[in-house]
Amino acid sequence: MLELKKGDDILAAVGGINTIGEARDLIARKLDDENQKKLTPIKNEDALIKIANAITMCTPDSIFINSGSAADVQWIRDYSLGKGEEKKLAKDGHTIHFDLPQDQARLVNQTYYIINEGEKMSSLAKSVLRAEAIDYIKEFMPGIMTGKTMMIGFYSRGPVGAEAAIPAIEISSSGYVLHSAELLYRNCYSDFDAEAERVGLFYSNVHSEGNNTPEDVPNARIFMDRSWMTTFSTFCTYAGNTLLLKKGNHRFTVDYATYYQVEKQLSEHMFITGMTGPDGRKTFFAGAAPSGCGKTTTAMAGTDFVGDDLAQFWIDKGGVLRAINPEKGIFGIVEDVNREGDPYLMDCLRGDGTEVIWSNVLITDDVPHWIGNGETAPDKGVNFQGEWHKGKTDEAGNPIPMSHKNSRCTLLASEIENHATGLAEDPAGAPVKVITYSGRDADTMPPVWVARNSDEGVVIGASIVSKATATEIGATGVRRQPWANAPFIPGALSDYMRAQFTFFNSAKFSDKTRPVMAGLNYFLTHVDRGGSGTGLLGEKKDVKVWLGWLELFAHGDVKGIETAIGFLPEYDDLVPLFKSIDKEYPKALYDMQFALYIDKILDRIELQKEAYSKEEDIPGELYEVYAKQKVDLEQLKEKHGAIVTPDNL
Ligand code: SPV
Ligand code: MN
Repeated sequence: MLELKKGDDILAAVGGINTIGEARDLIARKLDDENQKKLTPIKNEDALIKIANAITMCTPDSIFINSGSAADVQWIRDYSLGKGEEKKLAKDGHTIHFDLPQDQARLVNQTYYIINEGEKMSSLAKSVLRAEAIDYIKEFMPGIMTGKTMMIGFYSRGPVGAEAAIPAIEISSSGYVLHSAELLYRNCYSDFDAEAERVGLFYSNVHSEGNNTPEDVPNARIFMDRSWMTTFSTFCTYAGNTLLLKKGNHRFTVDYATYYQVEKQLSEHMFITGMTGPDGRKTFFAGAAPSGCGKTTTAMAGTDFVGDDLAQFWIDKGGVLRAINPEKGIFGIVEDVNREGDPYLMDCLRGDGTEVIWSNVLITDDVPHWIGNGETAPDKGVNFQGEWHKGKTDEAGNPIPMSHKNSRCTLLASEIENHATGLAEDPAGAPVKVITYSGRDADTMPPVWVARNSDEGVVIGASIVSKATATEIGATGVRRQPWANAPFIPGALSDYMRAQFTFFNSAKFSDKTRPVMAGLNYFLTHVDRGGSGTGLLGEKKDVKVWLGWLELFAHGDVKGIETAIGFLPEYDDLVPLFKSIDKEYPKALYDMQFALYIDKILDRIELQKEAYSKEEDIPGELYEVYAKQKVDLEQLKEKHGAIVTPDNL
């Protein structure tokens, strides 16, 4: 359940401004003439009240309205450089930004949903009651921008006018945050009022890094007020914690889809990309994967790349699934980005003419370096923890890597060679035919399988897992990652799941338009599939084969082998696809990849059933799909044993 505008609007409660008259007075007193003039196109009264409250709360020395003009964006770049948040690198348009060593990724334990008494929340998220959040904000946010400039920008999450696009305000004292916003989101200064009116809501985001010292980081908070669609972020700079246009507002959009747009919209942690099939036809895919599991690489493997992180869906009048990317840029992990796997991205990173904000990589002689780039690594430089040399260790004696695992590059998506910019900017969205769900699974599920119906498809999403890291190993060594979206689902998982079943079973789809739903897994290892060694059974570039087969399947050009878990590809249909990426595909490899390891799949079903049984009100469809799979798998095992090769299916 979610009730909008319930409880105190914290920004108003702390800022003290409640009427448009008070807001206008404050704006007239605090903004200089030029910035007042720039604010005049914004007439939305709620927006002006939000802005006025942010000003009275944060008390900046000055206020900069970002109209999105070339001059304003240049002002932001210069401000960030002047403040030392970014430094110029050797290549024109390249800068480096370092986050504090304590602030290199999403601060999961300091991230909270602000809720009202009695609201049911995701069991996988932290929440804080409104009254406690107000106490924190009253203690830490008043005066947080003293001595600084407050920058205010107006953005659209999606092409302006698109059915699922939602406008948002970003307020921050960080030049890096506003500079990133300009690369990642569509500035909609001129359209903000019309969009807020059309959609009936907008999001607000207030951030300040404060003094930005390591001592401040324990006080950092990332608060999302679900009821007022407003975020608060303090004492940090990492974009996933501060540029809350991204994951902060994604969370609100998940809420909005789940509680206010049932059967109408979905908001997912998915890439969007197109593949070119026979006779030049284009088929569009949207796919979920947990953070750091190759989502960006998969997206860029398509011929018509649209987005690498977020997707918002609706069903058009013709019953076609449509998707937009709420972003226009990439905040991508650079580790293991190299010529072999990511040629187009490398062209942007190592070529000329692309504006890039680097974060937390190694800088030597004003050139960025990162782990897995396929180049010769320098012996020393400066990275996220300061001076660095080969072999440097931390206080505990652990080696400090050359670049942080989560170091990133920020750039416009349109800079990528295969980006379908026209389509990405089209408010009509991309027509999506195939939905994929992938995790990081060493031993259980095959590289690709297709659900036989929408219920099975939703269950594939509900059952994503990723291999646990050293610090997160559970009993079975895997971590559940429902829809790869769980970190961004505020409400009860059961509500989100029900919205998924309703959406994908919608009668608005026809048999022809209902999307194909599939699982993908690139992470099977030899040792887990009857071979030896911990190496992967495939390569990064095989993704083109799995997507290529799904492209053919979606058009009925190939049939699958029907099994208890869904359709699997025929060997003969994969061979030509491997040929097209210049690879042989031995039948023995196919058997290793596509044999059903029945006990492992049964264990996985048990793990999921048990975890979901701890949640209230999980839709019965989930258990029905698991129960049927279980019966069918047990029968198969009786007949053919515990490991069933495709020839026996
Ligand atoms: C992710 O971690 O899924 C990201 C980066 O896309 S962040 O903005 O930190 O969420
Ligand atoms: Mn992400």
